[in-house]
Amino acid sequence: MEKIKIAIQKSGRLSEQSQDLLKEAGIALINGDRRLISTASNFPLEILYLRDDDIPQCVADQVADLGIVGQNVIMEKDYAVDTVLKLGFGKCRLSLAISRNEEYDSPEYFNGKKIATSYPGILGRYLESNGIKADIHEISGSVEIAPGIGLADAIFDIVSSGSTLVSNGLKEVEVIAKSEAVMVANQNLSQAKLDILDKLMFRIRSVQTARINKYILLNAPNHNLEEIIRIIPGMKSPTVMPLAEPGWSSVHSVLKENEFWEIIDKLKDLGAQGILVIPIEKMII
Ligand code: PRT
Ligand code: ZN
Repeated sequence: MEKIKIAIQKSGRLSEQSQDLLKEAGIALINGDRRLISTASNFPLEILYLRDDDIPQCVADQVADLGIVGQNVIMEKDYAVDTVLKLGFGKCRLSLAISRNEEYDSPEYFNGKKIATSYPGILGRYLESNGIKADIHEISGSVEIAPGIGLADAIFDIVSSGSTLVSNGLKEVEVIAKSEAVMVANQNLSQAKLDILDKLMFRIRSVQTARINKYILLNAPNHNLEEIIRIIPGMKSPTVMPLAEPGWSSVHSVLKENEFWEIIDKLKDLGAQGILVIPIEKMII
């Protein structure tokens, strides 16, 4: 039977979440020792473990059919792959940063400056589209130390919390791009592989939907039932069951996690009691 091959990062910032995502999508691996390849026991899938930089080219060449990689890697070079799903983890931004003692008012600042980066493609396009002439100095790691040792005036690098910049005496002055992990696919997959990809995407979407939704149960006084139902409308409409105690009902519904804190006070004001919020494992809508 046809199998689909997915390349994920062997070790690094995306590897654990990439594996967790597949696991939560119900994919069990036979040999999970992560040497180079593992096979799923219950889904037509093989996993290749690679360096993140090698993933897009492998997918373009169909060494792998799919890959999980940061958008920053895809943006840097023009790979012939399709982005099929955003995955919501590995979020970061690509920013220009300069010494915190320097004054900064606009991107014009970078005219005539030397900028160290591992992303010359993205930076070059940004500078060109803004009519800025700067000298790009490509280095492959520890970009943030370049200004301190006199190698460059500025850097263009990945930032997430910003603490690396702070500890190197730098400040972020322009955000050029945002990135998160995405699933990419080869552009010439066979129909059989496209069918497997559809199944895989359906599973991943169910996991993603479940992550942002919570199951809520509460006891509501019947005189405020309508109002409470209006606040937590659920997927179709909430389940309402009478409690053994007269005048009270149990209400079950689904809500977005980020809405919960906004409506909790309203629910309490309406006399809701015994509120339980429970994670959902899979959600199909
Ligand atoms: O070995 P391999 O080549 O596979 O891994 P790698 O070392 O090239 O990549 P890795 O594991 O560091 O990152 C993989 C992917 O994670 C990147 O391509 C991004 O898509 C994403 N990602 C998310 C990040 C960060 N956040 C991040 N903070 N990648 C790198 N960083 C680094 C950044 O380069 C800087 O040095 O973290 C530092 C900044 O972090 P803060 O939190 O101090 O701002
Ligand atoms: Zn890498």
